[in-house]
Amino acid sequence: MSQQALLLVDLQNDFCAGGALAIAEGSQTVSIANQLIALFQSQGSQIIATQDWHPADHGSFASVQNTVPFQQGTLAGLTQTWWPNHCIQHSHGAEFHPQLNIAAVSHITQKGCQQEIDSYSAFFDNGHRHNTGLDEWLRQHHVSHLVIMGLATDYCVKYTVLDALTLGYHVIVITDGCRSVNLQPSDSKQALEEMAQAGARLMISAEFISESTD
Ligand code: VGL
Ligand code: ZN
Repeated sequence: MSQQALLLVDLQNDFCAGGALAIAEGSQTVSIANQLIALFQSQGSQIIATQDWHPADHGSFASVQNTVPFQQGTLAGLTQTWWPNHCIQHSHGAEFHPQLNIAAVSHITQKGCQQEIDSYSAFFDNGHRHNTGLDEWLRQHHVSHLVIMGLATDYCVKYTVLDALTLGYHVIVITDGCRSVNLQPSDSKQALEEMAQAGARLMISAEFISESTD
């Protein structure tokens, strides 16, 4: 049987108000996540969360590279944006948002754990050198359809969605459940267009919920 699962991307303190890499309105996605969680729970569907989970000396941190955040450089042979220290393993910033109904989550995928390379996608590091095991987990649970939302639209959501499509999943992106870093003001729009171009269906949560409860 083909199953649909909810994939919540990086709903962690550091990406929300007051966090080390706070995304504008990031916290506003949490109530949408909880509504979708309730729906998926009622349908007996799997709910998965990803967690950015960096060692304290992660190579994506500007501090580690003796440079300033939000500039670009090279890490592991790949173009890399330098970030403020964020989502350090076992820190408060790496914890899920306190309002998120994390008790309902059946599987957590941690990523960005290797010092020498960043990992935006829930499936692979940025060089596609190692996989996180999520694809295998989803296949074991017969999941073929993913409903994806979270932070940030222009990084971890985008690369998760593009990898999911390449791996053959059907993907719906819940647009009002996503917010962008927006280093450039158009990054959000561009990321959504890229995901749609690649085959993702874009929906707002109300539309998805009403379609699912018909
Ligand atoms: C993310 C930048 C650095 C994300 C993670 O979750 O989108 N962005 N690490
Ligand atoms: Zn990160």
